[in-house]
Amino acid sequence: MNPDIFLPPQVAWATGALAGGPLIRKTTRLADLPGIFANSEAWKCGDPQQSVYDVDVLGSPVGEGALFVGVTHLHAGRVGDEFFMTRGHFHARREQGEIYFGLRGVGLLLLQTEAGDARLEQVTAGSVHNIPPFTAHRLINTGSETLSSLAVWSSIAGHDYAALAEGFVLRVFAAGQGIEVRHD
Ligand code: PAN
Ligand code: ZN
Repeated sequence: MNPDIFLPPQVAWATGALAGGPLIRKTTRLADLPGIFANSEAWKCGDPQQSVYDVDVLGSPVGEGALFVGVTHLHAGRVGDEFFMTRGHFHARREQGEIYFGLRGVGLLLLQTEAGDARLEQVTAGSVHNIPPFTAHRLINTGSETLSSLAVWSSIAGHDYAALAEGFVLRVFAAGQGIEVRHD
């Protein structure tokens, strides 16, 4: 191997697995998501230790202009009829946008402005999502396999979960073989 050439980390496009660099994994379990799903009785009946999603982030420098790369693996599942989803957040630095790429599985990216206007983008392998500044975002897995999505965001963006205490204005449920979008 030529010592002048650095071998960067790798993402396996088919699975979203990251390798070849320092990785930090955060697992979010059902127990970590009180008040997130519409049916709190169904949430209480679930296995609190069940992993809803794992986020792997490559260790990288932090600071003005520096970027993070991470993959979210959002597992397939439901609480009642509501599909598994991430907690969702605004960035603490509201002006910071983010890029998501769909890698595997099928789902939706829920986007919501500070004014409460919401829309959904279809996430599939190869989809590219340019999340604008001042926009909250949440992934929803509407399929039967893990939804994996690569994200690139500013290391100074931060996460503001509290601002969404009232929740998003759209929810997505299984209905027969399809899905139903409900407006709160
Ligand atoms: C993503 C999210 C990840 C988990 O890396 O942090 O999908 O979602 P929650 O942070 O809402 O639990 C991202 O958007 N970073 O900014
Ligand atoms: Zn984000």
